[in-house]
Amino acid sequence: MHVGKEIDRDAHVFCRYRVTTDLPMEKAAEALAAEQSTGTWTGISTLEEGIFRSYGGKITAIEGDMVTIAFPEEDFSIENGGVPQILSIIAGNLFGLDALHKIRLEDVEFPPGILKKYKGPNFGADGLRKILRRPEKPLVGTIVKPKIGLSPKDTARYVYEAGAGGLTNSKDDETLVDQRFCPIEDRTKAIAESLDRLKEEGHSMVHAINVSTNGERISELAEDAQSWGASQIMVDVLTCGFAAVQALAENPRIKVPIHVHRTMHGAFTKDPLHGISMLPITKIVRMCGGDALHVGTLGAGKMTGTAEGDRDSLDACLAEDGRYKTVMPVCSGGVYPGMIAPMVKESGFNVQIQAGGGVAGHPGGVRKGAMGMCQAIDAVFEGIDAAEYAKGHPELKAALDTWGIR
Ligand code: CAP
Ligand code: MG
Repeated sequence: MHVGKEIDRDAHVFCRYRVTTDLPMEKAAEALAAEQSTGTWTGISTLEEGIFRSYGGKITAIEGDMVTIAFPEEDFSIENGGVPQILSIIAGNLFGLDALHKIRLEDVEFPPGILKKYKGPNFGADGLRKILRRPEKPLVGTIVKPKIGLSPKDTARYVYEAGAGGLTNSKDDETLVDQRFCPIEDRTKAIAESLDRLKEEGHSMVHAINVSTNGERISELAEDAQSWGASQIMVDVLTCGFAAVQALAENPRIKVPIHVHRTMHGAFTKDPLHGISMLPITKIVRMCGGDALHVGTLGAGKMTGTAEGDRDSLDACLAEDGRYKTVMPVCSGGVYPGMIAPMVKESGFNVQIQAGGGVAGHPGGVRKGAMGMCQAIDAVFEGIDAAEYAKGHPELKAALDTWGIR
């Protein structure tokens, strides 16, 4: 990020915006900086030069359609837990400004004064690996499918079968919380029994229980889920809010890792010229304490996403910043065994690879589906071509025959 010399990097929040407008870019940048800090749409008698100098957003670079604005640290609430207020400045009204056809927040850099107010992940990528006793290979998981409709007993059976087939992780779908056909208490208890049985058989696995619910209940529901035996909790960061992730991570009574889903992100991330890219979302999830976060399949799966965009998010999860634990990046969405090799070539091994349909859709059932996924990961880890590896591994062979090789 190019920074003007006069701006103190340690005392500002730097934001990079991609701007589409008919205005001269400088005018657009001025309107943007003013709207998001001291100004309004017209000159006002109450805006003294001193206020403008201390609190106004400053344009530090304009390069093509990219505008960098530095917001003084004083603009942000001193109170801990200020992500809603941070977002209302760096990603607020600007999206609606009529003078800008489109605008996308591409990146954000926070100064130490703000970063130190956030604790980051309690477990992170390394903590999850330790719990799962899987130091090097990618973690390998599933999303219980059908997305909704299974009873607690059927869900627990699915989880057991997935673990017996070698998976380290499983999770609720984002569409499931506490429906009548699968109450969260019964589901959590039944899954805990499956996980205990797997543990007795020598296999470590966690399942993320989705506690995405109303604000006043979310922390309580997570505590309840933990008391019913949840080994991980899941929260949808964009529907529940970043503050929900932070509240869960900073709740001293919650002692299990937090899996962060990003349902609804396509509303912000899909248009390459408008919205918010996953990079700032990832950075803020990490600050708030998410232990694992969906980052996409590096362009390989069913969801829109580019290899570069997903890579930025993955790198932001894993960057050693000397402050926070790293976040386990989760590659999910249309994953199947035959696409794992090209995906892992892009992602590296420090990821959680997750398949719902790519496990439940295996012709041999969930256990064999899980085995097929594990074998595909073993093949790439050992540097062996999937088709070659499948010769000695019938479950992988059946998966490749069903879905092909990418
Ligand atoms: C994957 C998934 C996840 C997506 C979301 C689904 O299931 O459970 O929600 O991964 O996308 O319902 O689509 P499948 P992302 O494996 O059956 O596709 O991870 O990109 O946020
Ligand atoms: Mg899902």
